[in-house]
Amino acid sequence: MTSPINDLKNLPTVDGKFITIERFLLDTQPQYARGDLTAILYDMALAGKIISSQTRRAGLLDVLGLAGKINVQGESQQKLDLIADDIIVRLMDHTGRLAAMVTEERKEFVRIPEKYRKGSYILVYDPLDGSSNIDTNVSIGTIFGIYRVLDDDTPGILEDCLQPGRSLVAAGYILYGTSTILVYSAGQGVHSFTLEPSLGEFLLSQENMRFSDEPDFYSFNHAAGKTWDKGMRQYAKWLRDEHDPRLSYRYIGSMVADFHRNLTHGGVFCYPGSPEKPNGKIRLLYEAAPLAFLAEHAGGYGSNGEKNLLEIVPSDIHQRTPVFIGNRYLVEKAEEFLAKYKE
Ligand code: AHM
Ligand code: MG
Repeated sequence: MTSPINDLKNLPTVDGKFITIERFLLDTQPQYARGDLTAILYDMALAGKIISSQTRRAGLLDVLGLAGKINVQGESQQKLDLIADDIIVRLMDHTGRLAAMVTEERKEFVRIPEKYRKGSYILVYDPLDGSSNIDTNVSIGTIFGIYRVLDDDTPGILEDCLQPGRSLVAAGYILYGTSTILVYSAGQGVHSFTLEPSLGEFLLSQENMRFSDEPDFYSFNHAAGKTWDKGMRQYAKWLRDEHDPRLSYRYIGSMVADFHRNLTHGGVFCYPGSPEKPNGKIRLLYEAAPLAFLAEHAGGYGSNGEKNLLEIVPSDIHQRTPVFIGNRYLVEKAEEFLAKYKE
C-alpha cells in the first residue's frame, strides 16, 4: 500500500512547501495583483479546472458523438472550443469585476449584461488554442490577457478592448497537456502552477520562470516554407544549418504548447506572414499579445518581425499578426533577416 508520505512526495513543492494558487495570489498582494485583479486570476484558474475536466473526457465524448453526432444526453455535440468559451463567459459575466470580454469564438466583444454590475477590467482570451488538435489528443490551451478599462465612468466600450499589449496588467495561459498547468504574470515574474487532479488545486510549481540562456528548440510550420519570403527562408536556414548545432526542431501546432516548451527549455516560435497572407494566422489581441507579455517578463521578446508585439495598437479585435516569440536574441535575429531581405 502506498503511504501518504509517498503520495505527498508526488505533489509539486517550492522549497519543500505546498503553495496553492489562492495562497500565492493572496500572499503576493500588493506586489503582483490586488483586489479584483486577483479575483479574476483566481476565476481563470477555476475556468481552467472546468475546461480541463471537459478536455479529459473529449475522446470519450467524441466516440459517442461520432455514432450520430448526438451525445449521451440526446443533445447535439458542441465543439469543445465553444464549450470552453461558454464556460469562461458564464463564470465571468456576473462577477462585477469585468467591463467587457473579447473571445476568439465571438465576432463582437462581449458586453456585460445590464443586470450585472460592471467592473474595471477587460478580459481577452482564446478559449482553446490549438483546437484543431483535440481529436488527436495533442496539448491545447487557454490563453488570456487582462486590461484595465480606459475610463471607469464609461466602461465596456470597443476602445477599452483595443489596447496595445503594453497596457496589459496581467496575462497567462492554462495548458491542458500531460498535466494541466497555469502560467501567469501580473508584471512581476512569470509563475507556473500544476493542477493536482485528486485535490483539484493548482499548486505552485515554478516561481520566476526565465527563458534558458541556452535555447534548445525552434518551432514553425516547415510545410509553409514554400509560401515564405526570402528573409524568413534565410532565417529558417540559419536556425537549421548555421546557428548552434544543439538547436533542435519541434512544432506541435498548438502555439500555447510550443510557447510553453520553449519557455521551459529556451527557444523561438514563429508564425510568419507570407506575400499572400502578410499578417499570418495568429490573432494579436488574445493570442500574440498575452504571450509576448509573458515572454518579456521571462526575459524573452515577442515581435511581429519588425517591432515589439506589445507596441501594436489593434484596430480590430480579431486582427492577425506575424509572430516571432521566445529568446530575445533569436527573435532579434529574425527581425534582422526580415529587414535585410525586405523588398
Ligand atoms: P486556433 O486558435 O484556431 O487553434 O489557431 C491557432 C493555432 C496555433 O495554436 C498554432 O500555432 C497554429 O494555429 C497552427 O497553424 P498551422 O496548422 O498553420 O501550422
Ligand atoms: Mg488560437
